[in-house]
Amino acid sequence: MYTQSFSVPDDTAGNTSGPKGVPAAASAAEAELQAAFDARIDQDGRIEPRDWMPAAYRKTLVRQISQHAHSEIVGMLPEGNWISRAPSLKRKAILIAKVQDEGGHGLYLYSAAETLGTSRAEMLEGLHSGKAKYSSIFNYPTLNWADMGVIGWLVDGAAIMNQIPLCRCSYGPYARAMVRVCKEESFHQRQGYEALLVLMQGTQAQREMVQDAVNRYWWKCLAMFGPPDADSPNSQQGMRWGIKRFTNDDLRQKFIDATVPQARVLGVTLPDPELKWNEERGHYDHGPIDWDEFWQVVNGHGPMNKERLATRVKAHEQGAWVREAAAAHAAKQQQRQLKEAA
Ligand code: BYC
Repeated sequence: MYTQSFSVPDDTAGNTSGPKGVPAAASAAEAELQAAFDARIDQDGRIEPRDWMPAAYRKTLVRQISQHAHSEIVGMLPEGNWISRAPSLKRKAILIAKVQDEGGHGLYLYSAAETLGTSRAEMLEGLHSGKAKYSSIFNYPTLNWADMGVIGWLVDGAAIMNQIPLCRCSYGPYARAMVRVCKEESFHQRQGYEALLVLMQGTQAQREMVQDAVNRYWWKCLAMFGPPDADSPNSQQGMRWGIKRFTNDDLRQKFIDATVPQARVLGVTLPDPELKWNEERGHYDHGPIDWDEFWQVVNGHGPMNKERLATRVKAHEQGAWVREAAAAHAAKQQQRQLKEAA
């Protein structure tokens, strides 16, 4: 059900060369362009929308950026559900701001992908038809208020770990979008941690609620970084192109190393009996991740896949009148400006 299938041509001559293949140079002129592109990547330079780029580079970026944008948009759903149930006016205001931020992140990212020649409508069609991927983490239910804190602390924490290196991505518009996204994600992470600190200072029942949320989310957050390096078909080429700066396993390890001390301060136990400091490696060792479950979820069979997509499609359909009104207003303004200029 879930495969990325965007109608981005493979190259101008119509040759098929996926991101996993090495694009064949069609002509001497193209070979020269390819050499200039490679040199810029080797010098850690930026590629901008009007620059020549290999078709496979373009395709990989559209795949990754749209996946990222969809994650932000679908990520609004589990949180949006809790706005009416947040325990105080302060928590509601924070959650509303956070959900708005996620919507904004999705829009910056769709705009970045549009600079590669794929329209937002095409990307949304990929999402709504179930063809496009979005982060596995949003296909799990949010059962109690502590889940909102844990999403901030661990889900946004994992997202930041993955996204800070994307600020140095070789594609300029993606890198620039990520600078602002990361600033906002950092606020999201802190507010989640602070909400959990408050709960941990509350009643026994509140502390148990936090531990329960951590137990349910920990392993799912580790899977957010993607499959192990040996099973990650896109990593090697993504790193060669300076899109990804670290492998999935490296980022996962960084996240674990950063999170263990935070869990200690919070007073929760991370649900992994094999989690222990390895002096020799200078990292925490951890237990095995359930990759079968991960692929089940990525392939559309997680506990909330159907509901998330249905809610998203419904929201899109119910928002049609807003888009039509905005387009009509913009057309009216344009006509007025033309009249005034005449
Ligand atoms: N979920 O070769 P690989 C957030 C797919 S949330 C679903 O390693 P790549 C937020 C992958 O797309 C964070 N699918 O791929 C927080 C590929 O499939 P296709 C969102 C996954 O691209 C709170 C296949 O598995 N952030 O921001 O080199 C509230 C093989 O993987 C997942 C991003 O998305 C997954 N967890 O690396 C609201 C960051 N992992 O495309 C919002 C941008 C892997 O070949 N994305 N797959 O059919 C990335 O950095 C990279 O795309 C990944 C995967 C690290 C996710």
